[in-house]
Amino acid sequence: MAGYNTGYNAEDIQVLDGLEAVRKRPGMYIGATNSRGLHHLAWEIIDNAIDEVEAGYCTRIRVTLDPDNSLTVEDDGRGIPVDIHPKMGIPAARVAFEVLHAGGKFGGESYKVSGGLHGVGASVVNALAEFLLLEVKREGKRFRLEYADGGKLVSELKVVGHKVKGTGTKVTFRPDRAIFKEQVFKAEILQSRLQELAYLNAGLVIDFLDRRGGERSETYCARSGLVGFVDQINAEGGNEPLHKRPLYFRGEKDGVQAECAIQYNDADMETFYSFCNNIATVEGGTHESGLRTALTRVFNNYGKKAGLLKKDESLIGDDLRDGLVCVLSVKVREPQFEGQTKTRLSNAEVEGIVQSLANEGLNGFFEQYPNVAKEVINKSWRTAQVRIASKRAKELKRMKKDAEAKALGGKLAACSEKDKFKNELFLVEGDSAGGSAKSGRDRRFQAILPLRGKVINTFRAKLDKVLENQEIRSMITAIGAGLGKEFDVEKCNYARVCIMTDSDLDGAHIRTLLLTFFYRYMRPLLLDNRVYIAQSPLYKVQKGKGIRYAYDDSELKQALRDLGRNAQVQRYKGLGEMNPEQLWETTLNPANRKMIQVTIDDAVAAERKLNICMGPAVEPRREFLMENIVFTEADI
Ligand code: 0R9
Repeated sequence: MAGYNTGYNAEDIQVLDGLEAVRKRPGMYIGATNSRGLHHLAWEIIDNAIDEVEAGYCTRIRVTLDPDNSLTVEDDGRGIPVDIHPKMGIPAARVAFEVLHAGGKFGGESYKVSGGLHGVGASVVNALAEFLLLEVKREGKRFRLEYADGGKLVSELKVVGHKVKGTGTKVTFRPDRAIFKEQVFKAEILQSRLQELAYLNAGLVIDFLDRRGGERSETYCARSGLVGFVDQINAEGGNEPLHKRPLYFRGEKDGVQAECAIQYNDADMETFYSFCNNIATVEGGTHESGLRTALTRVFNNYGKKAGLLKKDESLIGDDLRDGLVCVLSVKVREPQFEGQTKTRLSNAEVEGIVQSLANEGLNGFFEQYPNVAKEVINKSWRTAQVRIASKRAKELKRMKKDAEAKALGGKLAACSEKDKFKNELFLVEGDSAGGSAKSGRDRRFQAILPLRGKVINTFRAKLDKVLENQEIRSMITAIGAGLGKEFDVEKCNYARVCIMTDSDLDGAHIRTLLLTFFYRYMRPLLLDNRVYIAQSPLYKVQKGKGIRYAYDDSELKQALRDLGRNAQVQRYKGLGEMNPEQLWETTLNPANRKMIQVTIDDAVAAERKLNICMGPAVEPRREFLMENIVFTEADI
């Protein structure tokens, strides 16, 4: 091996600087120095052997754990090149183990991973190893290269054997005890990844040998690749497959390879494993969405063509998830990874490619195995029916809720407290006064229900017609104690129900209607003395900053006397003329307001004469109500 430098030159020193950087900040390269980081070293070397599998030259990989906690990975590929790297002036094998990120440059056509922590290269493993030994079988010779203490060259690459049969690469290393908190490789962790790799690379044989404390060996090989993978997932989960033969397709388009196996089971969980370049894409990505789109489309199309689904029956993606066990593996030349753990494939082009490969592949599969399609479609249609039924039930429930809310017209401004013995409901004439009342009230215990003029339109109607009136229904819902015989005053949501109408004829009409209504349909409310008439002032008298409100003419006179001449008098034509503050001050505030409590002196007599109220003449009705329903000023 003459012709190249065996001592250290300037480049070597640069190289060592690079490896020293890895030793200073191992986390930057392998994530952490815990068990995860430790195993990461193994994945790096194993990945390099897998790359050689991808390249089509390697059929067998052997992984050995030894009692000194060293790990050996051996492949039967071409062997790492040993010739001199033209720029570096040292053997290519040395470049691979000494220069950070050198591996990819030699990767050629294979599918190298550029995302996450994978693919940081063999040099990082070397930097974090107490020793690393490389043996290469190539060109009939055996070569050997040795490092120690984080990548320091111990023995230059040299020929140690001749007339050697076969080719391959063997790497042995021991993680640096000074760097790793966790130093012991776990057999189960290695085995599970090796098994996964065997499934992902159909036909590849992987031997695992644990020589620490009694020999344990295992050989992983999946002749049928992903098909075996889904089979095993179902077996492990104890789930009965819905169809014996897993759905399977593989294909290549525009440099993207996709392989997929699907087997439904009788459970309702979904198990979906996806991989890109043999790396688990835990967060999914474009390959997954492409497949899911294709799945839904192909099943629907086939179902309709085969008469398993009617024209107006469609499966949605969710229907096809129950009991789905799917493994999808893609090989992409320049994968991009995103997401929290950098395990979501984001190459946009992959979505369409996988979708089209899956379309073709699944259709082809269905042609050959129509019974599988039938089983899956029938099962998924049952899922769909449950979905549709539950959606309908939800819709009905929502409609009912909406109807109830509509009954209140969304107009009730409820109070925040739930105290039935304190809360007050104000039935306010008109939206404008209703708005002022909503702003002016004490929202903790005062609820406002604005009543539109429509109430009065039904004034002449029979009471059963009145019940069709939206405003009346809103009121019934708000009070919440039922109606007529069923009326239960205990359930009444309010201690006081206060009628608040304008001090004009329309206002009186509305008030009368409401009182009649209470008398007839909510009589216990009257008997329990819970009905009130809010009194709003008729006048506002102002002089400078002095303001007085007058509720009748005698009060007006008194106010004018008190404030003296030149006082301004405003006559309120309606509640709507008052702003929220004024409404609060004069009509709502329990400290100032004058409310009239409505009582029934003679309920029996009132009932007998009630017919008058139903008559067309306004006056007799008014008289009747004035006579029979006595307003007394409440001192509350
Ligand atoms: C035991 C783990 N296996 C490896 O680390 C491994 C790396 C490797 C490899 C090549 C073949 N087998 C390998 N096993 C290889 C060979 C050739 C071209 N590219 C790759 C060839 O013969 O032309 N290499 C991976 C990187 C390198 N070799 C390189 F950087 F050293 F070239």
